[in-house]
Amino acid sequence: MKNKVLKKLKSAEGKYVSGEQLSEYLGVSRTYIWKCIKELREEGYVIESSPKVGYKLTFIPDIINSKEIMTERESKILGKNVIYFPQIDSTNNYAKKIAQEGCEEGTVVIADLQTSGRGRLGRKWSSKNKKGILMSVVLKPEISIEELQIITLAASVAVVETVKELIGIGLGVKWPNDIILDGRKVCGILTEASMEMDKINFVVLGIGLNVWHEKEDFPDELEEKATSLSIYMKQKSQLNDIIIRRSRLIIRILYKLEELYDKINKGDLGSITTLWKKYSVTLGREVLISVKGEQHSGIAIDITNEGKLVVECTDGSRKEVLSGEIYVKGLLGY
Ligand code: BTX
Repeated sequence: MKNKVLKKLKSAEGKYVSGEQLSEYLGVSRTYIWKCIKELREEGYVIESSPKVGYKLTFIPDIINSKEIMTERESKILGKNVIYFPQIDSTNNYAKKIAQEGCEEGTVVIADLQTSGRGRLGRKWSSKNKKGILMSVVLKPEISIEELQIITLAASVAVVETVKELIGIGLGVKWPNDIILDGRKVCGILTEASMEMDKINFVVLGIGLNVWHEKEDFPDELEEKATSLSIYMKQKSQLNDIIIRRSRLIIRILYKLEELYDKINKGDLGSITTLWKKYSVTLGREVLISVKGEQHSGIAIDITNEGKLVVECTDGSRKEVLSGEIYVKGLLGY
């Protein structure tokens, strides 16, 4: 009921809605409406009330929850079912567990804090309560194992385009899974797949985006390597001009991801790599790659349709890298 009251107030777009209208519309007493308003205020919503006129919603706090995302979602499948945790070890762990138990495709797991957030190759992903987006999406893509990388690239494009659209900041993508702002990492993507023989059972796509972090919210070792949308906006004195809501970011990321995911399932991987190239801060740059334990330096010249990085090495050879670590000159301290 509280959510219905909230929906009605939101749809009034900053205008008053009378208590009488609300109670008639929802078929409950005005005392009950008052109770819902009180609860919403306790959650951080600012609702003005005026005798005889009613209630007006003037501020929506940056809270994330399942209902908000499910009811306002713009995507069809992704986010139809959202599971929220105030705190969890890792949204990817939980998403893998429910995927194994057969959850619906498009199920999203979100959290305000992770106690054991994971990066690739056993690394950690650091988080601070309510400051970022920590989400995992269960997918069942119709692609081969060799094409798996395309999911990471599509997620990168969805994040970059959403941040541009809602906040106006241009982010860059560093192959294979980092999103860069001002030379630092603002977002990481962890794509994990369950496979059997040569078939993908499911994929869990994890996205960690730093939104409200202050410098001191990151561990010391990340001071020079990590940033958040708000640190950048403060530097540019833009923070007061734009309202950031994590739920809006999530809804739009899911919407854009779904568009790209549809293309992937239709076999159109080329349009994902074309978009990815547009935002790349990897191509054309000097890189250091590690292939089978050996390091090679060269210039990143292209990515293949499945998302492999093509590097022209200084020894004259050309290498295609499917996964692993690369260092790009000028980024993240290299
Ligand atoms: P990665 O292995 O490419 O990056 C991990 C590295 O990034 C760490 O070793 C550290 O140097 C740096 N790092 C750690 N935390 C942060 C941060 N908050 N901001 C910037 N840099 C950081 C990247 O792996 C993939 C991360 C995916 C995270 C999501 S969150 C939701 C889902 N659940 C989960 O456990 N992981 C994913």
